[in-house]
Amino acid sequence: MSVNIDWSALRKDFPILDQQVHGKPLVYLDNAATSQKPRAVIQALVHYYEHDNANVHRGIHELSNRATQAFEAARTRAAKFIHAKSADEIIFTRGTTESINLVAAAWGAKHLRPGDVILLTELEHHSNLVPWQLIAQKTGARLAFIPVTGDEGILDLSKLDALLTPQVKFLAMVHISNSMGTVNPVEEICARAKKLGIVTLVDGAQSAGHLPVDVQAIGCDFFALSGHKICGPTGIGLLWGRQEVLDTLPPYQGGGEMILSVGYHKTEFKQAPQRFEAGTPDISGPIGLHAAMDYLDAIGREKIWRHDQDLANYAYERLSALNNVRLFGPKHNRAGLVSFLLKDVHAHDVVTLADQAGVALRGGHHCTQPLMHKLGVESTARASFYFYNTRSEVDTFVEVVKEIQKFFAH
Ligand code: C6P
Repeated sequence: MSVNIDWSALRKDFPILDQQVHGKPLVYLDNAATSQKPRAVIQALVHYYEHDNANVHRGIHELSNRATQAFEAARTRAAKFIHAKSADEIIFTRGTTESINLVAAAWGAKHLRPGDVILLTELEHHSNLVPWQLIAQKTGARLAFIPVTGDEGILDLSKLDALLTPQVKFLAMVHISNSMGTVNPVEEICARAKKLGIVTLVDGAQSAGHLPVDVQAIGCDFFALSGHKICGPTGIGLLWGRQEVLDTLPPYQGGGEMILSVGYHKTEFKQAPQRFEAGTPDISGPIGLHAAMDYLDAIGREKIWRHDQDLANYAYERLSALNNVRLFGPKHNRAGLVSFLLKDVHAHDVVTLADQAGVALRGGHHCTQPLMHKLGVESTARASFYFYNTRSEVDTFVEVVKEIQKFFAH
């Protein structure tokens, strides 16, 4: 469904898409790993470095004022992008991974006690698992998991009541699974957790640039996202935290800019967000991210979501029609990606041969190793879509898959 947008025309905004790889037109289907960048984002970075580059919050000269203004305008833009109450609730980080590490280290160290439970799901990316393992080891807390049902990668919520014991203090879950394409009912789960006083975090790495996000409607306490997956630069992302919860957290790192006053033995810290942004931050990153958010919202994330889903459903349908393909993830309400395995062909071979045909896929465990093991596989091949992909690219991808099957049949 094209919903009145000429999706192919948008491709012109992405200089990188117009190239040949191994002599074939590039078909970029690795958007869950990182998205491509429109000219508007590239130009915002160039403009900043050519005109305004200076350190922020420190100088009182013109360039420093401009840089500070642009940096803080990006914070205000980010608040609007996820419907936060205030820009003070936005902390710039390197991305989803750092955002979750910040929460695990700061919230966990302050609030977790031996015997407490951190509830996760079996779908989690390593970045929403390993930081919790680390803080559990330090505090004596333990991890528990909402199970998935099988290849469809859907959470078994019939187990949730039994899992929500009085020991559970924190619940962290992925919004959209990067390896299955599952869209978790985060509003419902947060509401059930909140009734019991459990603090919640949603990993929005795969959702924020693909569908409208309203952190207040979701009802979580923390939300994490990565700029590079939403048309922004690498190395920048954010953590949103509900103001009341942020105010209870100790600093994550110490250094310049996060302090009110420092003595040789004692320091007083600023409130959020500065309390959590020690040292010179990535300045061009938020400026590029601002341009990316403007770009996405000019298209409209409801429309992007419908287009993503249309491509994923089409790819799923076409792959289902082939023999000897094992498909992962839900049949209905799937996000814009398809994970699959071809019988007797390693996922890495699929990706290597697809690359020779100009099609960029990802193969591996997708940083969800425990989930892969639960499903009895080491890896899958994955095609992940964004708004600049087209149905004809899906056709190319499926034809390439058929060729790979033929190649291995001999
Ligand atoms: N997933 C993928 O190919 P960073 O690396 O911090 O930007 O994002 C980490 C991350 C966290 N949660 C989810 C659900 C993710 O998908 C990712 C990144 C990439 O699927 C790289 S492994």
